[in-house]
Amino acid sequence: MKKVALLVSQSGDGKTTLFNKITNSNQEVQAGGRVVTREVYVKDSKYGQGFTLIDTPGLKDEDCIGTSSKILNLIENIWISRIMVVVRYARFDIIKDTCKWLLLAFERYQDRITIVITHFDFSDDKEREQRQLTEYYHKAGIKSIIFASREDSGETLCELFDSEIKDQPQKMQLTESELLSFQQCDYNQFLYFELLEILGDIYIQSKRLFQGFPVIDEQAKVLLVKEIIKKLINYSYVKFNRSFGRNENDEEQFLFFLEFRRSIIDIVNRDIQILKWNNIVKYVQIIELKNFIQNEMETYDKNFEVGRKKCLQKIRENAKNQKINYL
Ligand SMILES: Nc1nc2c(ncn2[C@@H]2O[C@H](COP(=O)(O)OP(=O)(O)OP(=O)(O)O)[C@@H](O)[C@H]2O)c(=O)[nH]1
Ligand SMILES: [Mg+2]
Repeated sequence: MKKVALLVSQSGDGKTTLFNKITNSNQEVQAGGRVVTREVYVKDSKYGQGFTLIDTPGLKDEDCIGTSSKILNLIENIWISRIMVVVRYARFDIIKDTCKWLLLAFERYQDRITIVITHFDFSDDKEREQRQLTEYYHKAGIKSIIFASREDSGETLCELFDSEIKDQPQKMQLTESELLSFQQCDYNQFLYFELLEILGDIYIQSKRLFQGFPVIDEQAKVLLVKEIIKKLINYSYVKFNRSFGRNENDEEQFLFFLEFRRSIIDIVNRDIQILKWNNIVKYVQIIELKNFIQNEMETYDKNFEVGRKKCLQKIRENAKNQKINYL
């Protein structure tokens, strides 16, 4: 069976440029401004051992329901060997942030992910940065990474891709939560800033609550941390509800809750990590505490069920209208 590689990334990172070189095509590419590729294109590679390549529209654009629909339609119709997460070369901390959400969404398929760093011609110290990035992704559990530059020919890229795409294609499945993890809410700048403001306040509150731990025995310490987490999450939810509770658009309210939820879990996890660095809690307790955070957050999920259902329904409806073009 022919191997199949899927190119995914946010807009403008260089998917179509790779697609054009590898399949010897002439699809439109453009620097900046707007999402260029609007549909899914499928074509066989031109050189080397051979595989099928799929070019997709930039995932992070203003149409967030569309993003999930495109992914859903694709994985329901095409079996995939490898997910090539394309990331444009930039400063290290920016690179890390750029693909974090994508890697989270595909976490279960981690062993089928290859990171493709494009625009690598902009690196001034290729050897060192190649080593640094490879090490970073290895630690994150991703063993496969490719570096691509403007001057790379189709032959070179086919060879690089061939050596990473070894798996037989398989049908992928995404759970509802994974599908929703492609959702974003920053298209509504006004509400997004309001959310950032709330998160800033919660961040300060969390620093205050986790400060100055009394010397007590192990068991009591964990109980105290749990108490603080409970209090903090409750405080956060009250804040969120005050600003977003009256929003009558269920879907929008749910999307903001999703973003809020992700951020709160991030903030609290980081605090727990600091407690571990300061030897206040032990490594084994971290897992227990992380589960506790998840469970605490879940108690608020039920308030957004309507929005969640509406979003999923829209994604499923939309997926039926997505087009796949075989070139
Ligand atoms: N210097 C350099 N430029 C690149 C490289 N790859 C892509 N580009 C440029 O980056 C711009 C965007 O590339 P595209 O291939 O259109 O990006 P895309 O990911 O397909 O974008 P969407 O279709 O909007 O999702 C174009 O101007 C390309 O010429 C690279 O490795 N090096
Ligand atoms: Mg494109």
